[in-house]
Amino acid sequence: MSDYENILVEVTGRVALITLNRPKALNALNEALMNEVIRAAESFDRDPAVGVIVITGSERAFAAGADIREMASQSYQDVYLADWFAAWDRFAAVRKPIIAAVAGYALGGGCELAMLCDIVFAADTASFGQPEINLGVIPGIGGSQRLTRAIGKAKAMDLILTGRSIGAAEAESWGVVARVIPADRLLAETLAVAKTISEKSLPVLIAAKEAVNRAFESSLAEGVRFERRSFHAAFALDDQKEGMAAFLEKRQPAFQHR
Ligand code: CO8
Repeated sequence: MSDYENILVEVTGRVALITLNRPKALNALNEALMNEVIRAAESFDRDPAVGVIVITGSERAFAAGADIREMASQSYQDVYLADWFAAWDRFAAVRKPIIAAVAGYALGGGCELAMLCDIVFAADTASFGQPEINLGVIPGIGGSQRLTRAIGKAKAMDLILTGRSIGAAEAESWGVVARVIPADRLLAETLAVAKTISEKSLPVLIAAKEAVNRAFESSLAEGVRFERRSFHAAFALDDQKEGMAAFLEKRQPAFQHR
């Protein structure tokens, strides 16, 4: 039995699905929900039976942001001492690939949660925005940083200073979203992609994710050096032998370290 109250979790094959489930508040991220998402992601990261994690919400809302009701009366002292949102660093440290399947609202913390994932697929109904400015605050789980890296300063300033939302097509053309999918097929197509990814070699997936993320944390020369060493290290894996042998033998690879 699940010990989560604000999310649903399900594992099919090697794909773990986390569904945000606070429908009354459009999946607003209260502390309990945030802790459960982070705990579930960490536990799937440790689970050798899982290769890929998918996070989704409802048709109406991926998540409408941090819970405004919960935040409204907090003081600076409260949020500073509790170091609000620092726990999301643990989510960012998950090594396995995480895919967000976003339908409906992805606002504030919801947009930031999507951007914390490695790939974002959006339903044609999705909308993305950082409306914190309208509440007298600014993004709090990396929105000002990840959005700027994803879409550049001009567009990030436009969204963060006005608080306006953009639709799925714009989010795709701006580079927040990898693919736009009709809403009724969003989850099925995302899970199919997750299954494809989960059949690759797990240590190589982790190395690939680590290498791409290096691009955000280092100079080009450092990043390329890091990639080259990781490429060399892949030759220590049985899966490199298997992958290349399978190609030469004209068959599908059967990776051990899934
Ligand atoms: N917090 C708490 N409750 C919410 C939130 C929220 N963010 N969003 C919606 N709800 C609740 C509403 O209060 C309402 O509850 P009730 O029925 O009890 O009144 C219910 O969900 C349904 O919402 P609406 O009636 O407003 O539905 P509409 O379809 O009319 O509007 C909107 C949908 C446009 C999404 C609207 O609800 C809205 O603007 N929501 C707030 C969006 C927002 O400002 N988000 C940013 C929050 S601040 C933030 O995220 C800070 C980030 C810092 C880090 C985050 C870490 C996770």
